[in-house]
This record gives sequence, structure tokens and C-alpha cells, in this order.
Amino acid sequence: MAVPGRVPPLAAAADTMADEVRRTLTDRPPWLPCKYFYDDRGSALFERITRLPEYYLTRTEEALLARIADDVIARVAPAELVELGSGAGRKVGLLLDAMARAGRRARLVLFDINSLFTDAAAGRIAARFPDVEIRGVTGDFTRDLGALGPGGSRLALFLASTIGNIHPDDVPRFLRRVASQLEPGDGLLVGVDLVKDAARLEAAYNDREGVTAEFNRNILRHLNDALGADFDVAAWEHVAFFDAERSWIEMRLRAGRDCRVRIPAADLALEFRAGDEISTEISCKYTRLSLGRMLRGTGLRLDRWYTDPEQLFALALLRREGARLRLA
Ligand code: SAH
Ligand code: AVI
Repeated sequence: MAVPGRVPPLAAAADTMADEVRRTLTDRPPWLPCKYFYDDRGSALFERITRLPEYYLTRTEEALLARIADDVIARVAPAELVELGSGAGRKVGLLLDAMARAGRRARLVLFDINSLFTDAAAGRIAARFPDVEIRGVTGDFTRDLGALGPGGSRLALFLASTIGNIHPDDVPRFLRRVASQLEPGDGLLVGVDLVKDAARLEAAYNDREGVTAEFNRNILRHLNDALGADFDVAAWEHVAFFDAERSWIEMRLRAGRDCRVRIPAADLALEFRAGDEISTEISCKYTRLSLGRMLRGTGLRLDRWYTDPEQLFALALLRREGARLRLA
């Protein structure tokens, strides 16, 4: 079985999808950046995953967020919420409700790689919160954060355990970049899936309905659609397992038979033997301690650590270090 390669998600700014796919599929072992799950079909499949009985993450985080939203808003007192990887943008409504209860006017930025998703989410939120000024930004949060522009009094949100999809070696650099978009005292609320028994973790990524398997295979469909590749998607098996040493779930696609693949837009012709694997995602599981280690040198400190009663999931409220200037 292939050993997972380093999975650095921080692509160079000028890299196109074709550049990245050429580089990562010719790496040994081959892998794909997990952001390419999220074309329109992939985003819809992720939404189905969030409702699966085995996928405890979304419902646990949502219930926790509903419980702590007032506390987070009282602590950070934000004027602007910025959701990174906003997806359907459902959870942010809980924070907008809390801001309304606190009598605070809100601006909202939805930042996602899938523009259709940000547009649809912006429309839904605008209908529910007509007084909120909403902006959608399409980009890669590992490299395009500069598109946020000047801020101040920001609460950034990085929910869903999306931090787990960034290689741990790259997390401090990513957090430093987020911190550079924040002023002293501003907040970053991070959703963190916690280490737990392997059976529960593995069930969440191997659901009985096979939606996660479809989501995993969809990355190949995306390559077929966007780059003219000719992957026979049905020939690839879904693999997801917990690597306890690295504390991550890894998803792979395994060739069920020998296959030749051409990817014209990336100028690639590849041969896979039956059993060969492509690594498609890591999903790191943290503890309070291991997340704390990621903060060193980032300019962020842990202000509050909130968890659900079963300790399945945590929301870490990080604050940009330094004194916030309050003008009289
Ligand atoms: N925050 C939402 C969605 C989480 S799913 C929730 O809590 O349910 C992860 C989201 O991040 C998807 O919408 C996906 O399109 C987006 N995403 C993944 N990688 C990204 C990247 N590198 N840059 C920007 N968005 C990304
Ligand atoms: C978006 N991200 C946090 C999900 C996760 O659990 O790592 C993506 C996902 N992959 C398989 N199922 C869901």
C-alpha cells in the first residue's frame, strides 16, 4: 500500500488547476488537492454528507455553535464576519442571530472556491437578514486571502473541521496568513474534529449509503469535466481509514483494474495498475493540546475552547495577539 505523500495544500499563486494536477498526479505516491472535490456536484454531495447519520460532525458543531454564539459575539464584538470555505453558509446564520440579539450591525463575507455556492448562500442569507451587507469572494483560502481587503473588528470563521484538510505541517503558515488579515483582538473561530475511537471516525467516512464514496470519486469527474480527462470513474474504489499515528483520516481512490488515463489540458498520459492508489484527502483529528501546538508563532492565541458534552467536536476561539485600540 502506498505511503501517503506530503499533501501540501498551499499552492503557488500562479498555479492553475492543470499545473497542480500535473504536479500532484506525477508525485510519488500520486495525490490530488482536496479542494477539487468542490465543483457543483461535489458541493451538493458534501451537503448530503452533512445529513448522514454516521457523519456526526455537522450536527454536533451546529448544536455547539447555537449554544456559544452569544458568548463569542460578546467576547469579540465584531463588525464583520468572514467565513472561509463557507459552503452553504448555514451555520453563519447562528452568529448573525447572536449579533442581532446583541444589537450589532453586521457585514458578512463568504469566501469559497465554488462561486455558485457563495452566490446561492448569499441570496439565502440576504432574504433572512436584509440589513446585513454581504460580499462573496471566490478564491483559494490557502493563497488568495489578500482578496479580503482591509478589515478591522473581524471575526473569521473556519468551521466544519476544514482545518483538518490542511496538512499539519502547513497549518501554522495558513494560520499566520489568516492572522495577517486580522487586527489585534479580532477573532478566528475554528471548528475542530476531535480524536476519538477509530471505529466511529471510520464510519463517518464510510457511510452505508455510499455518499462519501461518490464524493470521493467525484474528484475524477471534476477532472474529466474541467481538464478533458478520461478517467473511468466507476473503476475506482473508495478507501478511507484512520491513520492513528498521524491522527488523520485519509481518503484514497484505488484502481479496480489497470487503467490508462489521458488528461489533455494538463498534457498528461498516465498508467495505473490494479491496486494503485491516489490520495485525495486527509482529515486531521486534533486534541486541545495538538491544536495548541499549531498556534506557536502565528500571532494567534487560544481564548476559549468549547466542546459538546460527548467531546466529539470543538470550537476553538482564537484571538489575534496585541492590544485592540479603542478610540474614545
Ligand atoms: N463551512 C461549511 C462548508 C464546509 S465544507 C460548513 O460548515 O458546512 C468545505 C468548504 O470549503 C466547501 O464549501 C469548499 O468548497 C470549500 N473549500 C475547500 N477547499 C477550499 C480552498 N482551498 N479555498 C476555498 N474554499 C475551499
Ligand atoms: C470539509 N471537510 C471538513 C470534510 C471532512 O470531514 O474532512 C470533507 C469530507 N470528506 C469526506 N467526508 C467529508
